[in-house]
Amino acid sequence: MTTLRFVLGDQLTRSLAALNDIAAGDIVLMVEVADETTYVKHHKQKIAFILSAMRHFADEFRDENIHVDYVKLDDPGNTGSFSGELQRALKRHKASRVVVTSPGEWRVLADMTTWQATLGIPVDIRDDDRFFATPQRFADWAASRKSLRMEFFYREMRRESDLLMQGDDPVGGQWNFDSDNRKRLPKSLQLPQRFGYEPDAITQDVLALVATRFADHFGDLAPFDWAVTRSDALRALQEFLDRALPSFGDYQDAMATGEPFVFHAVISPYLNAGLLTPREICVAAEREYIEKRAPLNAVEGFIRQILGWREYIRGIYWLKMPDYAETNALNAVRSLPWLYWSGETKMHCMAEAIGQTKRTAYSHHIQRLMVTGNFALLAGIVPKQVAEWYLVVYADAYDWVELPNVHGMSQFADGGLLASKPYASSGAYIDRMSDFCKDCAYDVKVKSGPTACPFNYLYWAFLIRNAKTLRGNVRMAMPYRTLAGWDEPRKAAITAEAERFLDGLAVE
Ligand code: FAD
Ligand code: DLZ
Ligand code: SF4
Repeated sequence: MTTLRFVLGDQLTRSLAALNDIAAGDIVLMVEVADETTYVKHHKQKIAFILSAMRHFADEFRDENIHVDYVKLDDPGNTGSFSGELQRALKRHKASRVVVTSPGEWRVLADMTTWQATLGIPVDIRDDDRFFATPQRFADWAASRKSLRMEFFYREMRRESDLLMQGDDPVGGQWNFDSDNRKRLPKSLQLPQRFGYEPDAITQDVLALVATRFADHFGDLAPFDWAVTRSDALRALQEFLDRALPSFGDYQDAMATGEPFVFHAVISPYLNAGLLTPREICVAAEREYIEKRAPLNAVEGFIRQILGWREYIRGIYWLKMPDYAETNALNAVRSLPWLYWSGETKMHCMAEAIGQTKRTAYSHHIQRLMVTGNFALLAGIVPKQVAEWYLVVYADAYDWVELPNVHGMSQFADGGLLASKPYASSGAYIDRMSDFCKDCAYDVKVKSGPTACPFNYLYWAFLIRNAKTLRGNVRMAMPYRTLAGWDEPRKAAITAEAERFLDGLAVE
């Protein structure tokens, strides 16, 4: 009566639901499969990170004398799919039962729920309890509300988790210190240095595999310096707490040339793959406040990202899938320009954000939202294509977290379910929060004409194009009041200028 404990590549957590009652004689199954490495053409570093982290995780079971059956991508007979590899493993081990943890993605859950019938043995699919809220908890909250704003969900999560609470009240008398968190980087400020993690022999093997097998995927493979074990991911977290957290709040929205990380944690790949858990990160951050090593605006701002945004995003995903992936409320029809893949453009902000992404498989939130996301929104690019780009290019990207961020937060494709207004802005925002504009071929102060910053005319053309849908939004009242003063020829001229610019961009 052998039980197979099937662990997926983003379930690398020893306390995982599928493992918590592991018994002598059980076998842990882990499989590298082509379906997962190529369902989109992931950034090379993302594949290397997952495969190396999986191989290291398997070794940790061996150290515990737990039998682990690990199938490598190049193993003879590898069928390339989760279900195919499970079927082969069942035969190999004459297993009578499978225990697995519910997957992060709708696509995989749809497949997993067929396994019991197709394999003809019991398949125990357990809730993934690594989050603060279950999908059902979120659905219950959503059912009781007219508007699904993150802030209100976050307050419930604060109360339930008791993080940064003083009895029933938030520590410091405020739930949210966001208004303190919008500073530009002063020139003289020293940014924290990050450790890299030298690839060991296991990682070297994976890097060689990725270099040959995924040569045509996006992004640079070297230098590869991600942590691939829990102990190194914990070091990365500690490094963030010591060196960056105190300034995280102040400079959360700041961007700088040549500085992809600023004061961000750079832990999302570890968190999403399970090397770190959200609760331990939030508790560690709270301790920095309690022990007076980091100010409240920084710690609250950071905890809100994980306890608030991350949980909320996951809740929306499971509440609204599969229809959410089809949303396109602004009827965006343009194809993704080639510059998203090449990084070749005279727009310095875009070249910088995409260049960093190619080199590191990372960019921080404001670059994703207010540079690459903002441009796609203003340009009217099909949300599905935008979502695919984000899923490909970041080491932390999984459908459950990428999709609501793209369709909901960034592209307003869900019509305002997630965001109360589109995150659309002219070049002025980028100029305020970065040093990009001073070295750009375009002039951020110029509104139209060949030297004008494209974000400026694209912004007004976006408002004109979407006036019917957005004019009634109270949070958009100001720009629409400005537009009301424009005559038709002026509107037509801006629209034509934006279209000329966009038509001139090469597409795939
Ligand atoms: P920090 O800024 O240091 O924040 C700490 C942690 O908070 C992050 O590690 C992350 O786990 C969590 N977090 C912060 N914001 C969000 C958010 N909006 N949604 C979910 N978690 C959040 N995050 C992903 O993990 N995977 C994605 O595929 C992804 N795609 C995105 C696409 C777009 C268009 C946008 C606007 C955001 C996306 N995000 C995604 C959210 C966010 O940009 C990243 O989590 C963050 O940049 C990761 O870097 P960090 O670890 O340095 O984060
Ligand atoms: C992202 C990824 C990649 C690139 N490769 C694998 C793999 O070979 N085997 C595996 O178990 N998981 C992989 N993953 C993570 C899965 O895509 C992820 O577990 C599912 O999408 C569910 O969230
Ligand atoms: Fe970007 Fe415009 Fe600034 Fe150039 S001028 S960096 S295009 S915002």
